[in-house]
Amino acid sequence: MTGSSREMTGAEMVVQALKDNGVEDIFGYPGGAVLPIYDELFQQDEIVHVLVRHEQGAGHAAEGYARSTGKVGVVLVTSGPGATNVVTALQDALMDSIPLVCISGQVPTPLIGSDAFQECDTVGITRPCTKHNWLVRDVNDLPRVLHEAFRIAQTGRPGPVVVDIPKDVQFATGEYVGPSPVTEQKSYQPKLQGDLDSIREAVQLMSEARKPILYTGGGVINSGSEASHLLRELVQLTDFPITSTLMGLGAYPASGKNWMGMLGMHGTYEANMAMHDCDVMVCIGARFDDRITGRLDAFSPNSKKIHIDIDPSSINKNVHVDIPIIGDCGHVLEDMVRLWRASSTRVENKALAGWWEQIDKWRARNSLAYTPNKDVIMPQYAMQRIYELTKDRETYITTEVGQHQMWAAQFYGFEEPNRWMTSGGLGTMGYGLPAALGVQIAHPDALVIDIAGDASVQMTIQEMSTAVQYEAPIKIFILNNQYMGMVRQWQQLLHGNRLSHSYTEAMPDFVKLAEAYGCVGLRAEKPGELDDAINEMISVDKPVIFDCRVANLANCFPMIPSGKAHNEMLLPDEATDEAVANAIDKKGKALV
Ligand SMILES: Cc1cc2nc3c(=O)[nH]c(=O)nc-3n(C[C@H](O)[C@H](O)[C@H](O)COP(=O)(O)OP(=O)(O)OC[C@H]3O[C@@H](n4cnc5c(N)ncnc54)[C@H](O)[C@@H]3O)c2cc1C
Ligand SMILES: Cc1ncc(C[n+]2csc(CCOP(=O)(O)OP(=O)(O)O)c2C)c(N)n1
Repeated sequence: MTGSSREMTGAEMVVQALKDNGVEDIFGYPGGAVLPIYDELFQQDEIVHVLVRHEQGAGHAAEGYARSTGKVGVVLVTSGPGATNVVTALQDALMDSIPLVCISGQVPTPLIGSDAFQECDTVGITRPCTKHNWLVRDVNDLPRVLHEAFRIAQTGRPGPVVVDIPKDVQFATGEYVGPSPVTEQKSYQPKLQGDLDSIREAVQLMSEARKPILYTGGGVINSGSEASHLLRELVQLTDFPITSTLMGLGAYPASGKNWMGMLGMHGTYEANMAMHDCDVMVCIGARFDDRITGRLDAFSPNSKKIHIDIDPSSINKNVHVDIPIIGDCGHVLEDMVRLWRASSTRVENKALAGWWEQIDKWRARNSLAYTPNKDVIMPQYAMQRIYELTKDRETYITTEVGQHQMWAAQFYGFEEPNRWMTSGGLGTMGYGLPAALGVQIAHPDALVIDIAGDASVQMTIQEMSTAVQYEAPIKIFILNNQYMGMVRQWQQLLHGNRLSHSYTEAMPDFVKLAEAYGCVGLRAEKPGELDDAINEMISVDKPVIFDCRVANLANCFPMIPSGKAHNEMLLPDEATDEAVANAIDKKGKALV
């Protein structure tokens, strides 16, 4: 048992429980209902509190911190608006399986239900967007609940939890008990080890395949670096082609010879065609999201499917699978590798060679191609330059949401897990900047870049002030196309090119804005200026906002339009540019 068993106030217990659960940094914003906890924080030096500018920022910063370290991210907010402001980040973490503990203050217990000042039903509001939540009415329950909160957030399928603590409970005294190595909680015991017979069956099926594919996802990242090592070993042993979702990038290296690039709506032609045509699909820690499957009744029609997932509720949720294996990716991969080594059956060499030949033909289609321009910076080119100029450093990439996010996923080659932080499930504009802050707090010496869009970045731009206060030299690299590019692209391709409210007329001067925050502002407008400006951005030991002016109307391809099948992708040169040339806004003004 760690931590002493002694009499404490509820507020003291919170700080002690954070220490006992190994917390070093937390992200928060004070208010009346959490002042006793803030008072305790003031009187200690072990835990660093990062004061954000908006509670949503605290949530995303904690997400970035958690995803880049594998630890739990911790958030502290006040009651009412403090709690409601963090809801977007909680839902974001729930959808992307990110472990967060959010501690919120609540009005004193006698006032609950009286419409007291800054009262809201925090447990009611956050019930559907957390893995679990508690309202603690008795100080003697507090230590147990706090330790459970950490356990539930990080075990099994990770996710956010909320502990709501009324102010009188923070003042009350009770006995503090440290975390116990043996959990007494019987109802929640996630299964780590997969069923060995099912794994054996899966290995048998894999060895009989003629057109196999490994489809991996965020679960491999959640499982820890050992799972990535085992995945690499499995690829080497089987020589199977491998693709990944947006959330799993880096688990297998982008430079690896079996890598086909990301799959899904904006995935590569070869990855999607191979998913469509394969005969055995091994899904490892991914959840058959609709951005992956496209039209469900046309999804990989002729394959047998194996699904490894720690969450039983993920199995058969969207797609029926033939061999479900419930367990942690790392544990199951370990058994799989061992059984594969021991098995004498092997994929027929000729069949696998034929499958690779087919994949190489799809690959030759070069589905990420774009037309370079010597006068205008193409966003894809900017991403390629960012990659080339940062790949040899310890670099972490976060993103906002939109076209820039997809270009980052397509063109930045991730070699390691936990280097890529993006909002996949909820698709939260405003995620990337505070997430970068959280990553930088966890990795002070690393290069942390938020690949941003000009619209998204304005949702949480105030966190630049936090970055300055904590000397976190994050780099905000804006692919500035003056549009909500992803919305404009859909309007162009799917809504008759009527660009309804997707153009921002009054854009701030991002360079001056950077300077107003005490950061460095940089701008590049021509391809020839880009490398020098990126190098300057990297060398500056301060937060930077980089205004990279890119082609306004570039589209992100490939694209599987929603509701279409994998083999109905739009490829770069099949998309019509005519519509772009005719783009008009509502007032009839030409926007090209
Ligand atoms: C604009 C936009 C466009 C997008 N386009 C694409 C696209 O083209 N391609 C794409 O891939 N995504 C795309 N996405 C992201 C997409 O919406 C989903 O977030 C993503 O596909 C889900 O990834 P995943 O299946 O790896 O699931 P995750 O959300 O990462 O879920 C992981 C799964 O693994 C399980 N798991 C967790 N931990 C473990 C463990 N330790 N062991 C075993 N299992 C575990 C979980 O239960 C869950 O089922 C896009 C998002 C946006 C915002
Ligand atoms: C909070 C939120 N509101 C709305 C959306 C819908 N949405 C998705 S992408 C997008 C446009 C993003 O524009 P920008 O940040 O400039 O990026 P670009 O697509 O131009 O790269 C919008 C509005 C969203 N994802 N999140």
